[in-house]
Amino acid sequence: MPNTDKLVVVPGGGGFIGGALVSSLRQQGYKHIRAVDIKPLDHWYQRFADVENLVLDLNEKHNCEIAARGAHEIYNLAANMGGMGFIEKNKALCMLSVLINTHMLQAAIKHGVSRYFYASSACVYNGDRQKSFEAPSLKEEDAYPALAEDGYGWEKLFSERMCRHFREDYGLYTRVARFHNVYGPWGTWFGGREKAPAAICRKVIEAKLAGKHEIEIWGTGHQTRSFMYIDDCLKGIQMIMNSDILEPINLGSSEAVSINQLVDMVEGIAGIRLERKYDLSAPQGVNGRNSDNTLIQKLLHWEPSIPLQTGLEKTYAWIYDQYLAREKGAPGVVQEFASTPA
Ligand code: GKE
Repeated sequence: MPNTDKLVVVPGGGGFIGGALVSSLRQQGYKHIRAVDIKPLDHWYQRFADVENLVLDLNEKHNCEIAARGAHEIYNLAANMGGMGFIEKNKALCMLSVLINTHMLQAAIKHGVSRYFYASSACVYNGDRQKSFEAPSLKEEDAYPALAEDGYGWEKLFSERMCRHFREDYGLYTRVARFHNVYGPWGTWFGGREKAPAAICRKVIEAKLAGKHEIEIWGTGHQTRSFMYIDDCLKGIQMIMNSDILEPINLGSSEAVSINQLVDMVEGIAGIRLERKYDLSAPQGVNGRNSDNTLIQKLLHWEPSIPLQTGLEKTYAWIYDQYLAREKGAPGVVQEFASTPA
């Protein structure tokens, strides 16, 4: 049974996954939650009045110490990140997230934190193993020999290893999951950081509402990915945190689709068919990627299983509402009208 009386800290609590985790912890009865984010409060994706909400720049060591003080558990979800359109053009910024994890780990040691979770990414995997469009399934061992995604992926790989060495050298209880493309309501859906599921939903909605039956797709549409619905992600985070799994482990869906199939599904939900324009100069990342879930199945007897169709229906409906609200003059950033005070 989790100890719901002790303080849980969520760096990145103003973002998509962090905000969803805070929401879930509240629902589970956690009484002391501290959410920390660099964004001003009115830009947080979800925000709750009964949570201690701190606006701090966690690149700075002293702020990490403020964040970690008194914490029993830390779920570190703070990073500069986004979809391919963002990480390909912001490599230095993505690599600077190393400051956040470094300082959070040091602060965790200083304040005697009991458990530390680090959110890594499928971007750590060797690029040579992702050249096929046939959705190659990536096993945990495929991260080495290392040829991670340039910038964001290398930072994640380095930070994974730092978690390992803080565990080995300083005895800090660390757990690491490699997320595979997480999506769902409250996720970024415009502005440049959005990933494919939200971007395609938005573009289909735009086309439908404008009566312009065209959609622009980055690449050939043959790229393959698996997409994990946020509820599976949240469940997996806590299962991994409370497990004996010492090495980084995949946390992703194994239901791979091509981007064209993703567009088919969203068009089906919207009840529309669009003419596809392929932008071959747009950021594309790897050709194919899927999560090999052999290890998580073996160790946790569980894997993310929410069907893409189910998750997309919910995500589409949420983005549709957000889109209409924005059209009606709601503030120009999603977070301002997405806040849900308790
Ligand atoms: N973002 C976006 N927007 N992607 C599009 C679009 C669009 O309008 N149209 C087609 N795509 C294609 C991209 O070119 C890419 O090939 C694929 O969809 C997936 O793009 P993505 O969702 O932005 O991100 P990736 O899966 O390539 O990479 C992400 O991987 C995650 C881990 O699995 C990273 O950006 C990280 O967010 C994360 O580590």
